[in-house]
Amino acid sequence: MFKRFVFVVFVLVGLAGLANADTRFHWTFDGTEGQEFISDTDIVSGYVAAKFYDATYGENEAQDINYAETNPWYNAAGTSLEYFNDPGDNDPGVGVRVEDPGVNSPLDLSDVTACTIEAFVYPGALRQAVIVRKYIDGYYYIDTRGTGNFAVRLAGGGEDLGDGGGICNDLTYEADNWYHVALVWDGTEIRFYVNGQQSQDFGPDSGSSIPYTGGIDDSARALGIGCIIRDNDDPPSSSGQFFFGKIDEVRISDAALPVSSFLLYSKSGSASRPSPKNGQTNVCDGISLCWTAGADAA
Ligand SMILES: [Ca+2]
Ligand SMILES: [Ca+2]
Ligand SMILES: [Ca+2]
Repeated sequence: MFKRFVFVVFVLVGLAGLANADTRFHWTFDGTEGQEFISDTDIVSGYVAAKFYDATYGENEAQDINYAETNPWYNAAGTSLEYFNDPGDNDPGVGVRVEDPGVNSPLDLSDVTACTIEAFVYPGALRQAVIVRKYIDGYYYIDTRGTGNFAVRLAGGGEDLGDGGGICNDLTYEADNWYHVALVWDGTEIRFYVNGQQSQDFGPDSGSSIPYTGGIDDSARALGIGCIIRDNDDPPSSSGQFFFGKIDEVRISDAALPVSSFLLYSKSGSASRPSPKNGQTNVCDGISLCWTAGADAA
């Protein structure tokens, strides 16, 4: 009996270790709610994501980025970033930048043969804005469009989805809601997930995946989180497509993660975010119960 107990504990620890091995960058954006955000160091590789103001944003009109409420699924004790940009105009604004360290650096993802890019987002408006983006000449990004669609792009090895080639048509977003988004590339196909659900109307062929073998080429520009950055200057001399709302837990893995390993599920094995909410009163007859399943629960 005692031996069996020890064995079970060992297996659980082993699985947790495997789940983390694929992570290349993970910015948690955990701080003190309500305080001003300055920078965040990713917990795996030590890359610093730092706030900057658009070059054309006047000092006196500059809004800011603060630590805000955490997302509903992952690390209830943490915080997200809230971007106080103009809801009616996505440029100029305030954004977050990770410097490009050089040619074919780990941040370029030019060495990967598969990857997963994920984040929690709370768009405050329907508009063109970046969630995470790095580009020229290689591309990887997830962004939001004014039509309520999420979109992705990869470019490298002579292949390029283009700005119009990676649109998710079926799993759309509305303002003032939290979403988990994930781009998964397994070396031959790209898939896109919203809240763990795989898009079935994705890309120009309206399928469940987009064929893609190209890889991701080196790019010389900084990575933008909540913005597009068109150089590697500090602060950038050209930036735009600023996000309005909240972004949390940006994680890049150098493997095609199964859905069960998304941050949406990995914090605990139990279910989360039930609807109606736990303890909610005045629930109508006939309402259906739904929840986000944990990694160990269907
Ligand atoms: Ca967080
Ligand atoms: Ca580079
Ligand atoms: Ca600008």
